[in-house]
Amino acid sequence: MRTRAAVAVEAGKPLEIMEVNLEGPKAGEVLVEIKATGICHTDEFTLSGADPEGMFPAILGHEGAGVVLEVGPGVTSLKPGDHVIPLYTPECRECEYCLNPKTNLCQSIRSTQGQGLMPDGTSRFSMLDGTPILHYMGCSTFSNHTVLPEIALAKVRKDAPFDKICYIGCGVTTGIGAVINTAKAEIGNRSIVFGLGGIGLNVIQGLRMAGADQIVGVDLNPAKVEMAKRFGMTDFVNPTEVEGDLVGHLVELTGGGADYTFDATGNVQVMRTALESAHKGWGESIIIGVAPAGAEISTRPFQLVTGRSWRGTAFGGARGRTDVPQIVDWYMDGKIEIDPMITHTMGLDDINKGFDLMHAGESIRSVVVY
Ligand code: NAD
Ligand code: AHE
Ligand code: ZN
Repeated sequence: MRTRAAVAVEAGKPLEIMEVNLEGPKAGEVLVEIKATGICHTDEFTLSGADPEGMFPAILGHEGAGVVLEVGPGVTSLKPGDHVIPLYTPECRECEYCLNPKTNLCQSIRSTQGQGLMPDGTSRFSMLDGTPILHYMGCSTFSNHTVLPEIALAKVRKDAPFDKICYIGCGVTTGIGAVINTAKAEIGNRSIVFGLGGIGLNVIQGLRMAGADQIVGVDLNPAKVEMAKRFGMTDFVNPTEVEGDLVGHLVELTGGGADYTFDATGNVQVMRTALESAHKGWGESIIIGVAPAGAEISTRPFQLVTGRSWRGTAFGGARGRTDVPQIVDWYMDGKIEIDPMITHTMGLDDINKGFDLMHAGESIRSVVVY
């Protein structure tokens, strides 16, 4: 079939909207009509050329929601008409990783996914002249239609609005999951969230659900303060307004350091500040942000010797086929909020405006509605 997609033709260039060819689903695969997709900072990271796994031409996008149109041979858990959220972290329920309760990082298709290919080592997308186009994070939600493995789709209820629940495909689940699944934050915790964007606000939302006593937000952009307060931030720190040592300031503000700190910036200097502002003896710092190729984290080992832990999380530690339908229920039951964070919506033709708004710090989440 033919479909319309925003193609990342080259690193650092705007996406090009074009008709592309899409082959139908093979064994174990599913054809999905994407109804809406968010634009996550990770899409920008890859488009910028900073992603070691970034390859072009590719169809980016990994925060979508849509409807199953067709299933390939052997698919048993989905049928045409089902509503689904694509999963960049699949859940095969069979691999060594899925069978280990300590991780959500299903590895059954990770190597081909990282090469922009379907599990059989080929792409379903091509340009009209036949040039192959790569998949991205196994999702490629910047295409109106896409093909995914069955294990990379969460089946969700049909009354949930696509233009909101697409955000559960990455930002909402990552932020809330980092608190609940990764930190396992206790009632009464004091925490610091670095970066008050589409992920950091959901960390704040997760901390409020977990009963935090203090939620400090740190951002260079004061325009993020109002929304962060709405979601539960109790204190705001703009590093440019702190005289002297930022770590010292944060440690004092949290009464000795935070129980949990979260990096949602992708900046390795910020990651160090986050680790060092965690409480001596027990503070845990969780890296969510994705750093550019070649970037490395550092600190004095003494920081770890004296009881701080450095950890990381992908997709908030969530097992997508199991957890995502539940998070959709939380949204539909009013337990979590999504709508205010979706500050802009646009059609596919205007997708580059979504990236411009992100660069300008004017949006929280832009959502493309097909
Ligand atoms: P975003 O652009 O919406 O938000 C980033 C925020 O960080 C902005 O508000 C910005 O002003 C702030 N910021 C930037 N530099 C800063 C600094 N030095 N100090 C303080 N604040 C600073 O991005 P997002 O969509 O929220 O994504 C955040 C990060 O999380 C990105 O690196 C993204 O790639 C990553 N991410 C990781 C996962 C995962 O599974 N680990 C999932 C989604 C996104
Ligand atoms: N390809 C990058 C790493 C990108 C990355 O860390 N991705 C996160 C999800 S970000 C979603 O917005 C993730 O899931 N990582 C685990 C994995 O297996 O990719 C690089 O540095 O090579
Ligand atoms: Zn993302």
